[in-house]
Amino acid sequence: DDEEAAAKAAAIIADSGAPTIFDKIIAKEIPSTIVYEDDKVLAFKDIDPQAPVHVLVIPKFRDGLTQLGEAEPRHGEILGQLLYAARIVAQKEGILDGFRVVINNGPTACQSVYHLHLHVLGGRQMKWPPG
Ligand code: D5M
Repeated sequence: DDEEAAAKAAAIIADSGAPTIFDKIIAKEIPSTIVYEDDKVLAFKDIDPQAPVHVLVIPKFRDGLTQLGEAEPRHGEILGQLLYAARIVAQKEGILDGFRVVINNGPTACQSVYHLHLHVLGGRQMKWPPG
């Protein structure tokens, strides 16, 4: 269907190493609501929230990390920093007692932006299994 075709097209473009919309957010060329920032990591509110709290946590330097499946040993440190930043976001947003961290990897998992990002979701009762 259309959604599947769009997801596959996004993945093909990602393989080319093309910049994504997140590069413009990092460069502050397009606005975002920043929740947390340091020299390596940026966290900002998702434009299409799936829960009362929905924040994206991204590396400022993609360094080949279009998706988790592309991770290599050199990415270990930034992967840890992203996960710890998710915890900081959860605390800042007041959801430390109940939150979910999601990474969509590839078209089959509905990844749409090919710059690694963690979704931090909370502020409501989450369900399991996710869809
Ligand atoms: O998640 C990609 C996410 O990125 C999706 O939840 C929407 C979000 N998004 C896309 N553009 C923007 C802007 N401009 N600001 C904030 N959030 C944005 P995925 O896991 O790839 O499907």
